[in-house]
Amino acid sequence: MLRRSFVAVAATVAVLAATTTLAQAREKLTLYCSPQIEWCNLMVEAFEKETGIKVAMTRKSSGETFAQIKAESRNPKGDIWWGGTGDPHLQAAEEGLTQAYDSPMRSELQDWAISQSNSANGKTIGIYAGALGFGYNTEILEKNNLPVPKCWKDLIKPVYKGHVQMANPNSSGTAYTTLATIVQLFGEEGGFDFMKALHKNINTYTKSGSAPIKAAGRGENTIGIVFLHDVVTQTVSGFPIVAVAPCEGTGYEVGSMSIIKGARNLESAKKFYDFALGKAIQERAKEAKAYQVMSNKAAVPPKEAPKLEDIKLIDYDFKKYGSSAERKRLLAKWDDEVKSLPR
Ligand code: S7P
Repeated sequence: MLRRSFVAVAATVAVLAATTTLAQAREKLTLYCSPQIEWCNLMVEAFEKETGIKVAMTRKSSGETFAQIKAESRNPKGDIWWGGTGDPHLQAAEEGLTQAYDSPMRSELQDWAISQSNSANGKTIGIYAGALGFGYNTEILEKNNLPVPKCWKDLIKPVYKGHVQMANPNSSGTAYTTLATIVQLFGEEGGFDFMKALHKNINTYTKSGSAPIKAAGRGENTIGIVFLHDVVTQTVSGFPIVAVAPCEGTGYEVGSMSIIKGARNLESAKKFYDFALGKAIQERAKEAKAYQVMSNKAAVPPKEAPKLEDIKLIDYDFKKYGSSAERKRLLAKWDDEVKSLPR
């Protein structure tokens, strides 16, 4: 009798242990992250602490992450893609690589975040916004007797030859936003003429969007075409870097988040999605020196964040420039007509 009860208790313990292990095994998340690594790390730590869900995170630029999700689409490995410029998230939605989610957090968001979601039938959502521009190293500029650039058109002046850096728009969302912004500002022909003239002044096309201003911070580059919040990160870190909102006006991004179609850990992905849209975690971005404007209406922007209302913003056509056909066309044209030119 005693032996039978012992066996029963042992069996119950074994079942409980197995159930716990199973539950723990289920509670995980594979996160593809496109903003700066410091911010990605902060999100992982905070989410693991709040939920106990184990996160495996990979950081890649926006265009690279899009390409990875596409390459993995028959056998998806990622659950959620957090951050990165909105255009490739829209392209992913259109190509059926991501799935819709009706988060209970939607009512807390800014109109631009919801509008991003609506244009992709709920398959993506806005998490932050930021304006494009450039930044320069004051010491290198002075040392080379260079004038202070104020406008996009200044950057194509021969005096800046070898002094300008931007990322490759194929890998970088920042650089694709630059290409799309220039085409919207100066027209298709004028925009490509600008990109060709700019090419002559470019010292390197980097893989990551923020790399040009980090290089300027280190004294290895003069002018970086980047998002203005990435310029602020260098300035607050103590480097002699100044931000410029170009005189002609400029484009902007709606940094986005999407759940990957076929996500193996869908419930964890939804939990992360809701968590990432909350006021508390969005206000913590500044701890990672991320100075975008956040999408939760109640999130107080850091005082260092560039004020979008003070910048001359174009009416960026996200629908067009986030469409699969247009993004592919512009990138192929840039490869053929700009990147291949001698410098
Ligand atoms: O976190 C800064 C930031 O500029 O990085 C994202 C960007 O997509 C990553 O860089 P890539 O240009 O290399 O893709 C932006 O969304 C974000 O504002």
